[in-house]
Amino acid sequence: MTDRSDPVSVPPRVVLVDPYQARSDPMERKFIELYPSLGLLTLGAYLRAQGVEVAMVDLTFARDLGPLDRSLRQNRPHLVGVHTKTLTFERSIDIAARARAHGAFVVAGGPDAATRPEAYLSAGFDAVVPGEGEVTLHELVLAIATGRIPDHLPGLVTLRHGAAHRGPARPFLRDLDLLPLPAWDLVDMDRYLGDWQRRTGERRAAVLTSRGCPFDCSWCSKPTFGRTFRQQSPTRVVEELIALKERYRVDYVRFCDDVFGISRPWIDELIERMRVAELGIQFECLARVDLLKPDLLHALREVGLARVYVGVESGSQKMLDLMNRGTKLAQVERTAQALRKEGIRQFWFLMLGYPGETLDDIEATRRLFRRFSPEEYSVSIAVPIPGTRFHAAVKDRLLGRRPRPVRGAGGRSLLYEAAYPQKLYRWEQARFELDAALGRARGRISPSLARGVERVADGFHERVARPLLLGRERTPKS
Ligand code: B12
Ligand code: SF4
Repeated sequence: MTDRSDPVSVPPRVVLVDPYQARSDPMERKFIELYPSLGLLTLGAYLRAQGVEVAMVDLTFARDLGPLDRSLRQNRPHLVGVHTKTLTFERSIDIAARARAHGAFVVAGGPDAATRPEAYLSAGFDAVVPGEGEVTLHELVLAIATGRIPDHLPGLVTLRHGAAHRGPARPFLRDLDLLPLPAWDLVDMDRYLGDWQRRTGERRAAVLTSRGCPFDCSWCSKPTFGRTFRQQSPTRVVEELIALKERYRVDYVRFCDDVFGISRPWIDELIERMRVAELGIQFECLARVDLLKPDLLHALREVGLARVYVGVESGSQKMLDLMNRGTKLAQVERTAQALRKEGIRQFWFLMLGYPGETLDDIEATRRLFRRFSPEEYSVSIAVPIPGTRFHAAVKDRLLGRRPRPVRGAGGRSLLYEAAYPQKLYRWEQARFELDAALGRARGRISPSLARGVERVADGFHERVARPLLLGRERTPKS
C-alpha cells in the first residue's frame, strides 16, 4: 500500500489534518467559536515527543484544499491522519483520496469515524482509530514507516474481505499528566488569537482538563471515551494556563471538558492554585447544575469565571427524569440565582421534542426560561444520535432528514416522528426568541409593557397558532 518504507533510522513523517472549514459551516462564525482542535494538537505533541516528524494542515481558515496539496508535496508523509466530524465527512473523503495519491497511508480518527468506521473505510481510508489516538497512532506510524502492514493492532479498525475488522481494545492512558502540552505551534495561533481579539478584545484559547464523562444522559453520544473519566492534576492544568499566557498572551480560556469540575476536591485545589499563580485569566466552562453549588460559584468567580454553559434542557422534572439527566429543577433554580448574584453570564441549553414531552412540558420550560432570562441560550430540537438510548428508542420512527442547524436556535430539524409536527417545534423555538428579546429589553421597557406583549403573544399562540399547527388537539405518541 505504501511506497514510503524507509530504514528505521529515518524518522516517521505524519501530516495531521483538520478538515473543518469555518466558511462552509452553516452555523458560521457568529456562533462557532474558533479554536484549533485540541485532539490533534495533543496527538501532534505526543508523536513529536516520540521522535515522529509532525506537520499539520488546519483548514479552518482555508478556502480550498491547496494547503493540503502543498503539505503533501513538501512533507512526503508516511501517514496522513484526519480528524472527523459528521459535518466534514465529504471533505475528509476528498482529503483521503489526495493523500493516497501521494502514497501515504490514510487514517481517520475523532467522533464521526468512531461512530461509523465502516463508512470511512469503504470511502477510501486505510484505517480508523475509533478511540483515544495517541499510542495507537504512534504504533501505527512506526509500522507503516518500516514497511510493515499493521495487523491486529490494538485500537485500530481496518477493512478485511470487505468488512470492518476491529483489532483488540486499546486501554486508555492511565495518567493524563504524562501528555505533553498541546503543540500549539502546529497551527496559526496568531490567526486564531487575532480573530478573537478583534471580536471580543480578548485573546482566547481552549484548554482541556479531563477526558470523558461519568454521567449517562440518554441522548448523549460519547463514542470515544464512553462513560470513562480521567482528569489532569490541577498543577498540570495551571502549567498549561501559564504557558498560554507567557507564550501567547492568552487572557481568556474556554475549558472544553464535557463537564467541568466533576470532583469537588479537584476543583477546590485548582481554584487555590489559580489564586496563587495570579494568572489574571478569565474563563468559561460547561457544567452541571447539580455540581455548581453557590459557594463554588463564588470561589470560581473570584479566580476569573466569567461565563457558564448550563445544560438546563427542560423545565419539567418529568422530562429531566426521562432523559436520565440526574438533575433537579430546584438545582437549576439555585444555580441560575447564584450565577445572577455573582454576575456570571449564563448560557442555557434547552431541548424540545424529546420522547414523552407534552405541550404542558414545553410550557413549563418556557416559564422557567422567562423567570430567569439567561443572557444566552440555545433551544434545539432533540437529535437522536446513533449509539444512544434515545436513538434506539425511536429508530423505527426516523424520518431520514439531515440535521439543519440554524443561527441561535440550535438544531431545527425534527429527525424522528415525535409527538408533534416539526412546524410546531419551530414555532416554539420562535416563541423562545421572542421571550429572549423581551428578557433583553427588561429595564428598557416598562414591566407592564413586557407583560402585555407576553399576554398578546400567548393569546395568539393559544387561539390561532397552535390549533393551526396541530389541526386538532393531539396527545403525544410516546
Ligand atoms: C470542546 C468541543 C468543541 C469546542 C472546541 C473544539 C476544538 N477545536 O477542540 C467548540 C465549541 C469550538 C466546538 C465546535 C464544534 N463542535 Co464540538 N465538541 C467539543 C467537545 C465537547 C470536546 C472535544 C475535545 O476536545 N475532546 C478531547 C480530545 C482529546 O478528544 P478528541 O478530539 O475526540 O480526540 C481524541 C480521539 O478522538 C482521537 N482522534 C481525534 N482525531 C483524530 C485523528 C486521528 C488521525 C487519530 C488517529 C485519532 C484522532 O485521538 C484524540 C486524542 O486521544 C466534543 C465532545 C467530546 N467529548 O468529544 C464536541 C464535539 C466533538 N463537537 C461536535 C460538533 C458537532 C461541533 C461543531 C461542528 C458544532 C457545529 N458547528 O454545529 C463545531 C465544529 C468546530 C470545529 N472546529 O471542528 C460533535 C461532533 C459530532 C460529530 N459526530 O460530528 C461533538 C462530539 C459533540 C457532540 N456529541 O455532538 N466543539
Ligand atoms: S450530556 Fe453532558 S453530563 Fe450528560 S452524559 Fe453527556 S457529557 Fe455527560
